[in-house]
Amino acid sequence: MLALQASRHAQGLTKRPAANACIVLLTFSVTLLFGRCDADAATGASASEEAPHRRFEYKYSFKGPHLSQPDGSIPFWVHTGNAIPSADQVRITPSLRSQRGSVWTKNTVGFEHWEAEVTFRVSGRGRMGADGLAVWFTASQGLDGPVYGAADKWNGVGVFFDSFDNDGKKNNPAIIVVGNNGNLVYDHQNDGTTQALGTCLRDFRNKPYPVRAKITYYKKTLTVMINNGFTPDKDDYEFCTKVDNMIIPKEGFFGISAATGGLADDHDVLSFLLFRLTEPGQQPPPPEAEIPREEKDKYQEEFENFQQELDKKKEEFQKEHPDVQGEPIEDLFESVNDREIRQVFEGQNRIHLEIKQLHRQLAMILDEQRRYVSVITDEVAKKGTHAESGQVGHMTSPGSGYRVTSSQHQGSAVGMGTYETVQHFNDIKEHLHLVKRDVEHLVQRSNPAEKVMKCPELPPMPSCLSTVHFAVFVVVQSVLFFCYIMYKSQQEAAAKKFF
Ligand SMILES: [Ca+2]
Ligand SMILES: [Ca+2]
Repeated sequence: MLALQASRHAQGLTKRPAANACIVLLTFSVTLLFGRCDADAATGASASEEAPHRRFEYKYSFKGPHLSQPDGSIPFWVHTGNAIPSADQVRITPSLRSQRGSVWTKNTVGFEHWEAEVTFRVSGRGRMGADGLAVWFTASQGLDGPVYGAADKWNGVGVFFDSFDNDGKKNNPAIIVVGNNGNLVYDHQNDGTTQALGTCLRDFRNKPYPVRAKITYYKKTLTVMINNGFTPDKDDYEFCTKVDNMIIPKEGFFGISAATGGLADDHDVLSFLLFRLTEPGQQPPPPEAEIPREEKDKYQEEFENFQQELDKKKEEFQKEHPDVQGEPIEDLFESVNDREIRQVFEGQNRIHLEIKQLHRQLAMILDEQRRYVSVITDEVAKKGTHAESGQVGHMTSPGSGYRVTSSQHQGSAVGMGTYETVQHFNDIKEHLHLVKRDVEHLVQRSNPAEKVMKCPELPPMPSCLSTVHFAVFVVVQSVLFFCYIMYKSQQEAAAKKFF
């Protein structure tokens, strides 16, 4: 507690020369009492006010899916030690022994109020892991050191996700907030408990979803909120700890570091998003105003150099390839997007052509079908007139008419535009020809004038078998059959007696 008091006091004196009444009180009062007095004032003030304006600051952030560049660097960030940036995350340390890694913003941040959202995973096979992950806001980049892979004696604040229980009090994994004015040496043996400004117990290892930490610095109050990674809900934050009257450097670097020891975890950071907070009623400064003049000139110069180089290269290329001089050079190359769009367009064009062709074929087949149908109906009509002149023809014509209609139905059912339909109609045509011939034949054979209602004559009965003969034969056969049945049943009855 003494160390904490000392640290606070030191911060207050170094960072705020015009110390306010509360800080003067600090030297005389107990830390707890002081904390309470200030906390009450802060909560009372913030409760009555509306939420601050929030603006995303891409120059101090990173996230997937294009987190790293092809050369392995992170735009606007530096990475050191064993950190491995990839497209969708930064592995601050792999799960190997004694690893240290960190990422830091390239430029300092000078926002009065801010909010940082860190999404990370700490995962390892063991029941315990080590050492942990730290989120920093410090006056200088702590590129390497013993405090979770970053430098000790930092000037600023560190939020530590301490996995390993060094003091054996069974109070890890835990989250602690430690402030430093640049003189304090971190108390690793006690898991920093002697220096903690705020702490909460949270198991952040091996969670189904990434763990999220929201660190807000607003009106000198540092709040840590945790999303424990049990749900995919991004806004499911729980309060962890709050430090009032937190004094941090006016300008500083944001950083994330991690380290492993004898035990090792993968420490993966999926995103770091920084937001600038502006008090309600105040206008946030325009983004352009934030770029320093010299930086702007530098970028402008760089751009001009690049443009000149490009022009030079263009000229060189045209000298080397005089045959393509007339064409614009840009058209010779095709970006991945252009190619994809072109391929999609070509594919659709092909499909369109195929459909068109199919449509044409279908129309042709339909035409053909229509022609066949008309031919058949003509035939039927013709045959009808033929049949009307004769009675036998009159009997057959409804049958053939039915056939035509049924075949029409079949034709449409089989499916339009198939070759089989055409074949089918050919068959029907042939068949109808046969029917027609039969009808004509019948018409020729019959004499329509005389045999109007007469039935065809029965063929004469054969003279060898008369009705009487047949009756006698049937009676004799029946008698013989009955005799046989009787004889058979008697024999079976006799056979049964032996058993
Ligand atoms: Ca520890
Ligand atoms: Ca501990």
